[in-house]
Amino acid sequence: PRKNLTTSNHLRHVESMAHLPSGAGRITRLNALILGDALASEEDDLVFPSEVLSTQAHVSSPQKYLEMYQRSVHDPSGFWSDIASEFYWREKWGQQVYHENFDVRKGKIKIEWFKGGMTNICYNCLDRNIESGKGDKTAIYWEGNEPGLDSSMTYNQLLARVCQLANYLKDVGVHKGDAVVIYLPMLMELPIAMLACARIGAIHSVVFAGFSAESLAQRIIDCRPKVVITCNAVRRGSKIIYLKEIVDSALLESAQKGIVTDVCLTYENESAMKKEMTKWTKGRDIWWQDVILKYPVTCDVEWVDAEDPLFLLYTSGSTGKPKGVLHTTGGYMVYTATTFKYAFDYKPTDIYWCTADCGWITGHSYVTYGPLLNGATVVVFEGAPNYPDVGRCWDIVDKYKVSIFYTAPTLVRSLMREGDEHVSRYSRKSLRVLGSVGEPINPSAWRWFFNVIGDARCPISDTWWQTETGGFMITPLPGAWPQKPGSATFPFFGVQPVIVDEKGVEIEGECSGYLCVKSSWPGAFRTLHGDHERYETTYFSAFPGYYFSGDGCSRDKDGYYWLTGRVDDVINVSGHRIGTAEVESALVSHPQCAEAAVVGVEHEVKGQGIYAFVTIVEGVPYSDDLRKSLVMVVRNQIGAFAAPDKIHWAPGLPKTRSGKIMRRILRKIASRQLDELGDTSTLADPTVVDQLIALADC
Ligand code: 6R9
Repeated sequence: PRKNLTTSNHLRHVESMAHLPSGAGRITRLNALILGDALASEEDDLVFPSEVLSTQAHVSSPQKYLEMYQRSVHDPSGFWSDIASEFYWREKWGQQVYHENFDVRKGKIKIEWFKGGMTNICYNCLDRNIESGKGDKTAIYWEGNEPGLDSSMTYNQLLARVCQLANYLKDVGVHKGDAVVIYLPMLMELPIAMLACARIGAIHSVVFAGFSAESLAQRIIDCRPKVVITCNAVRRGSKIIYLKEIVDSALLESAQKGIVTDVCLTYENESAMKKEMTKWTKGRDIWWQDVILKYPVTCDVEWVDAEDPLFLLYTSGSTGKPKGVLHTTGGYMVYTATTFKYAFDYKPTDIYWCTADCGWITGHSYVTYGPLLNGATVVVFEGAPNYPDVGRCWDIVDKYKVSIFYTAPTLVRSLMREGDEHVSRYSRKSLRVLGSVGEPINPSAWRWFFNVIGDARCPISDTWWQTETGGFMITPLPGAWPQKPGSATFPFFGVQPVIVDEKGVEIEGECSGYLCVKSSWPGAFRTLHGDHERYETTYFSAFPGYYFSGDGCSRDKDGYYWLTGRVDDVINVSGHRIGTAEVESALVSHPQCAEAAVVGVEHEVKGQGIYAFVTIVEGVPYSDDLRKSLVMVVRNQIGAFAAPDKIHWAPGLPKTRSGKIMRRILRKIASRQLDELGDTSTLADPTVVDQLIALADC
C-alpha cells in the first residue's frame, strides 16, 4: 500500500502556475540580464516556452502535467501498466503491477515492477519498431573522430548486426544470466554489444573506456564475465588510446586473482590502429571482424522476466570500492522510454544527439535504450567536442540536423569560454530542445546555453537523476511550464521527492535539506551486485522510510527544485562521480605517500576539481617530480579523469582526538576561505592548520 498522499507543496504551486500566461518566449525578468547574476534573484526568472512548442508538446500545460502527475502517484499501477502495455510482452505481468518495501524498519528493501511479465528489451528496441514499419529508418548516425569519417545504420541493419553478435556470444557459451564486460569507445559496436547481450539475457557491464587497467580489473573480478569485448585502439582528438593493451593488463591482473576470462573479442578499429600492430594472446583473443560476419543475421530472443537483471554499472560511493548498481529489465525499459519521450518532447521526426559516453548511465538510458525504444534516430559521436576545433558540436548539429541536443554543463562552460563566434558561424536552426545532465547547471551557463546555442528558442531540460535511479527524476517537460535557469523544476511522473532535515523529518514549503524519494518508481535499481546489505545501508538507512540520493536540494517559493550538489564524500568532476576515498586509496599506494585526504573545490569549467592533501613519509623532500608521480598513480589506478588538480603538501592532517579527519576544515583551506575555518579547538593538534595554510601555495 502507498503512503498517504497529501497534496504536496509543489503540486499546489503548479496549480497556481496553471493560470500564468504562456508564450512570452524570452526571459521575462530583463533586469536579471541587465544587472547580472549577482543582484537579481535568480529564482524569480521565468523563461516561457514558445506557444508553438507548447501547443504541439506531449504535455502542453501545467494543468495537463498536474492531471498526469496526480494519476501517476495516486494510481501508479494503472498509470504505469497503461504505458507498459504499449510494449511487447510475451506474457503479461502478474496481478500485482509493483511490489515494494521501502522501509528498512519493516525488513529487507525490495522493489519489483511487472514481475511475472516476460519480455526482452532488445526485441522492444528493434524487432518491435521494425514490425511497425521503421525498418528502413536510420537508427544510428555514427560520426568518427576525424571529420568526414562517418557511417549510419537503419533499424533493419542494426538488428542484423546485433543478431550476429548475439549468435556468436551464445556459441562461445554465454548463457542467460552470465556477465559480459564491454570496454569500448563510442563506436556503433558499443550499443550493438549492449543490445546483443540483452537479446540473449546476458548481463552487460560496460566500463567507461577512460578507466585504467586496475579499475577495469577490479570490475572484472567483481562480476566475473565470460567474455570481454573491446577494440584495439581509438582516436580521441589528436590522441590515440591503446585500449587492448589496457584490457591485456586488466585480464592479467584478474587472472592472477583467479578470475580467468576465456574470450577477449576485439574489434579492429582500423582508423586508429591496424590489426597487425596489436599484441595478441592466442586462444583467448578473437578479432570481431574475423568471426561475426559468419553468423546468421537472425537470432531468437531469450524471453526474460521483468525482474531479471539487464545490466550492472559500477559507480563511485563514499567508500573505496565501486558499487555494482543492478538494473532489471521491465521497469527500466518502461521508465527510460517514458522519460525520454516526455522530457525531450520526442517526436518521430527528431534527430537526437546525446554527448554522453555509453560507459556512464546517461549513455545506457539516453544513448541506447530510451531513444531506441522510441524508434528514434540517434547520433553516436566517437570524438572530442573540441577537435579539430571548438565548433565541432555545431558542425555535427548542422550536418545531421540534430533537433534534440543533450549534454553536460561542463561542456557548456568550456565552450562558453571560447566565445560566441564559434557558435554563431553555424546555423543550428534544426535545434528544438536542449538538455543538461550530470551536475547542477549554474544560471550563467544556463543562459548562455539558452541564448547563444539555442537562440532563445529552445527550452532546456535540466534533468536530475543518478546511476541508481535509471532515468530522469526531476526534470522540466518542454512546453509544460516556464523554466527557471538553474532549476531542474518538478518531479517526473510517479516520482515523489521530499526534502528532509538532519533528523529525517520531511520539510514542507520553501526549504533546503537532503533530497530523498518516498516510494519506488519503475526505473529504480534493485540492489548492489553481491551486496544487498550495502544497498540498504547506503541508500535506505540514513533516513529510514526513504531512498536517500546523497544530494542536497532546496525548494523555492514557487515549488521549483534546485539541486545543490553532493552532501557525501563524492566529488562531481565534469559530471563524473568520483569517491574521495578512491582517490585517497590510490594516493596512499604510492610508496612515498604516508596519508592523503581529498576534497572537492569549485572549478570554473569542471564544476568541481580534485584537491588532495598529502602527507609524505619522513625524510622525503617535496618536489615537482614527486607531485607528478602522485598524480600518475591516480591516473593509473582510476583513470585520467580522476587526476588531482592540486597536491597540497601536508605535514599533518587536522584530526579530532579520536583520529577522524576534519574535512570541513580541509574544504575551507582548499577554497582559501581562511576566515571561515570555524572552531579548531577540538583538533588533536590545532597547529597543523597553520602549517597547512603556510604551505598552501607551495
Ligand atoms: C545521470 C548522472 C549522479 C549525481 C547526482 C547529482 C549529479 C546529475 C544533475 C545533477 C544537479 C542535475 N547530477 N544530474 N545535479 N542537476 N541535472 O549524472 O548519474 O553519474 O550517477 O551522477 O550527479 O549530484 O547525485 P551519476
